[in-house]
Amino acid sequence: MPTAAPAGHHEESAYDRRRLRQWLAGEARADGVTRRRLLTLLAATAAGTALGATRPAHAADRPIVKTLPPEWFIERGTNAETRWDALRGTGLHTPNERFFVRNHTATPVLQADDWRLRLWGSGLRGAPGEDRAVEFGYDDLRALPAVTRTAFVECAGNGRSYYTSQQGETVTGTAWTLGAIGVARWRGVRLADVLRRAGLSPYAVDVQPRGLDAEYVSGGENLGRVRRPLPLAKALDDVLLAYEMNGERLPHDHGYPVRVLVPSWIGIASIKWVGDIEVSAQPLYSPWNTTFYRLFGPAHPEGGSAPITRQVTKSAFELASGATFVAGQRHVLHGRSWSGAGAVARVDVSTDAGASWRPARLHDRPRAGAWSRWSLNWRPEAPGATHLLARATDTSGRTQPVTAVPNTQGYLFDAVVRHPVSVV
Ligand SMILES: Nc1nc2c(c(=O)[nH]1)N[C@H]1C(S)=C(S)[C@@H](COP(=O)(O)O)O[C@H]1N2
Ligand SMILES: [Mo]
Repeated sequence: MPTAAPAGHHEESAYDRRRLRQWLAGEARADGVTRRRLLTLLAATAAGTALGATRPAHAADRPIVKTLPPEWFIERGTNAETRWDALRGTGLHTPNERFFVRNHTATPVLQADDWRLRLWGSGLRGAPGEDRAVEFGYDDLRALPAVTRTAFVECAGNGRSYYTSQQGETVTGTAWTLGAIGVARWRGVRLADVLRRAGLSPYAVDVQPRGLDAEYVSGGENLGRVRRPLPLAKALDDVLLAYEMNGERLPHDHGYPVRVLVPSWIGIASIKWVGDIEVSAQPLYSPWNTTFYRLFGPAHPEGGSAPITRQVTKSAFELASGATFVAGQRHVLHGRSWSGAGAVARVDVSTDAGASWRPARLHDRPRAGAWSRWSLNWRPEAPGATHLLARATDTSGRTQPVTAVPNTQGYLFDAVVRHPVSVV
């Protein structure tokens, strides 16, 4: 850490960073200064700060901070999809370096020291008309009882591209294959504990966490910062404010210093870089539970379904698309299945494009909110192209169907995916 700069300079540059971050978070006024100008300043302080030894240079230039080796990731705009063959040999938990990233804009590089979590709104106890707000610092959260749990984060649009490639449907959104999921061991505090400490009113119905990343502009419209309401019942049940991922400090791309973690629910519920949580006595709406994350289309209610919540049942092979196998030799096929509605009860695999099925051997004790690894022996006979299929059934009795019910935004694809391979 350099010592040459006069103390006064240090204080001002620290304050400047904080001020800019507050602006980024919508907590500072910037009348008469263009957004572009402030973003340039922010990029400069992020790259140039003397105190930021752990801060990667050029973080503000790229939507994702961590490196994205092409053997692990497929880059999709501001997002990065994990390759399934890169999960072969990894354990139950996806290494942080290989975990997919879904960013509406870009990863903000924040510091725990000047991070605050503000809880506010009509669902907190206080005198009538009083504007209640309670703040927690990073150390305040770390001082609360910690809990650890294994859970997936999966984008609601995971598998979206199969609506098109398998079913011929036109859908909007990122063309994920099956790699917009990862399982991690999260450590943090219960949102319930924080809400109770903040003074929850008996009238509270919704809580809405909001990210500190930049405002999201879609179709020329500024939708504001990423935020989505959660019903209070879910917030009090199993939701975490997580500060660790697989035993490490939360990586910048995954929400440092603190993210929300909503087990079994669609990824958008798990707000990264959370800066404030509105606690409301009235139901809340945001673009992320109205325009987005409802099911639209002929098979759904006019005006759209209710906001979607739990993930569906899926399976994937730990193989690249088009992987090759030698005829006449014994191979072991590996894969994973998961569901947002319960644990995986059984997995059946077809190595002949769906003509016959065999049960896979399950390797993990079934657990809700995580995937189960499985394997199956295979000795392909004749050379040629074929498809491998895996079909999971969860403990709620749901089996993956042959076709998924389409919706215009391509959410919740749950049909059996046909994985192309060739036998040589
Ligand atoms: N603040 C904020 N939170 C966010 C997002 C975002 O862009 N900004 N993306 C959401 C979506 S759509 C998904 S799928 C998950 C992805 O989490 P990950 O990037 O840690 O894998 O984060 C969610 N939380
Ligand atoms: Mo997502």
